[in-house]
Amino acid sequence: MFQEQEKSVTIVAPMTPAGVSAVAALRVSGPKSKEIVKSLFGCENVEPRKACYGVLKHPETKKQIDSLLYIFYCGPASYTGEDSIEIFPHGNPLIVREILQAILTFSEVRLAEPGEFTKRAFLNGKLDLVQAASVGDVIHSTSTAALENARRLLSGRFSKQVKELAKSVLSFSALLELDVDFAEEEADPDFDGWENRLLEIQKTIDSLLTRFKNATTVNRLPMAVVYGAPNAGKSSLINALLAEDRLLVSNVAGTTRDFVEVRLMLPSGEIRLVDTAGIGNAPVSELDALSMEKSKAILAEADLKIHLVDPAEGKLKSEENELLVYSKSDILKVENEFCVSSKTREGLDELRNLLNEKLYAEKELPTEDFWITSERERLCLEDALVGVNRAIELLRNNPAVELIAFEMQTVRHALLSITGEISSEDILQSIFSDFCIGK
Ligand SMILES: Nc1nc2c(ncn2[C@@H]2O[C@H](COP(=O)(O)OP(=O)(O)OP(=O)(O)O)[C@@H](O)[C@H]2O)c(=O)[nH]1
Ligand SMILES: [Mg+2]
Repeated sequence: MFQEQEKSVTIVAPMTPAGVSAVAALRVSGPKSKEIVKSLFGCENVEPRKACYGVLKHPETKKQIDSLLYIFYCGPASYTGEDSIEIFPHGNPLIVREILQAILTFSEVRLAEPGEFTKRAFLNGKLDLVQAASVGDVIHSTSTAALENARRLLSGRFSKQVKELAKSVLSFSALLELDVDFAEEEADPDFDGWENRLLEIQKTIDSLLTRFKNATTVNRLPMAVVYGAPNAGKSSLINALLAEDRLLVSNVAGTTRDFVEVRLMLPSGEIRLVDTAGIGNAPVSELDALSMEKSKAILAEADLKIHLVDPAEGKLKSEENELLVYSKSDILKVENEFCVSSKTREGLDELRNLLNEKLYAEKELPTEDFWITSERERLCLEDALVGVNRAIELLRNNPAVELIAFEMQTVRHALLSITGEISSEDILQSIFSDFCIGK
């Protein structure tokens, strides 16, 4: 009932982050949408699913706020399944705020909560719960593999398997019911056939469970740490990779004191790239010693160490698990070694590719594969597995058909909870509250 009441409220939110951009976007969803669009743009009628140009005016003061494009959607043919509007003003946060304020003057309209549009899409049957949750992953994935996985979940790949499984549980339950109903007329039930079907269901759940990957491991950005002697050119190299003057560079040895972390976008995803204070042979001051300690501590956590060497130092032996790179190739080159120059950019593309290969190689997603990261989905699968195991045990030791049928009901219940055919407000709240506003 709570949900019915909620649906009578119209919600509004910006879809784009606060800040200056060419164009911003806002979204409205709910029963007031049509009235709002007519009032804001002063039109008698509005054609759905068509980009319209209009001048948006405050409904009360009639002050002109912006001239822009908007689209009206007539439910159920919309993202949320309700009447909705998308508004694309100039990307000035002041304009976005004025439009929000204008829309909030209508009665029964309020700001949307995080994920509320997608929650409505779920409640209106536009997406199942796995798909709805994956919308958040599509937005937040930091690697191409994680993004591809989220797309596959959104397209329903996992949901389909769960639904098929729930169907086969249902048909097995129907078989059991039949046996209960006709118990007196039947000869011995086909226990072997039943066990085979249960084992099949057990196997499928098991294989789905192997697809679980801990979300923190999946979302963790790989980290590369650049280290080397003072003045080797570490900070310059990171600036060159970022193509911006982000870090302080000078010819004074010991310029970098603290380690500094930046984000670098590579072809397969983002990485954390860390600049460290030069590690010399012997610290010359207490501060030096502290800086070097810090460098060593962050190095211990690196997924990849990049050892940057000034070619004037001569050729070094590469340590295990590190990438040996010679800097300042515009001055001097070390033969048969990986050389880069932050000045001429020589070797930088190769370095990016190498980093990508080393930090993202195993994380590519095979075409037919997908993984799940949702703890909730994993727990549901485990509940289902426990039920099937109990049913198998009953069948083997004490084949009371009613008891087996009861277990199968709990299995089906657990499976249907995954896709949200059975759900509670608490569960929805916990899923959608992690979303951004406007999604
Ligand atoms: N010619 C040339 N000079 C470079 C190159 N990279 C860095 N340098 C110079 O080398 C000096 C040291 O550069 P930094 O990037 O500050 O070196 P660093 O390794 O970060 O030094 P610390 O932070 O002191 O450990 C500066 O004078 C840079 O201009 C390069 O590719 N070519
Ligand atoms: Mg430095």
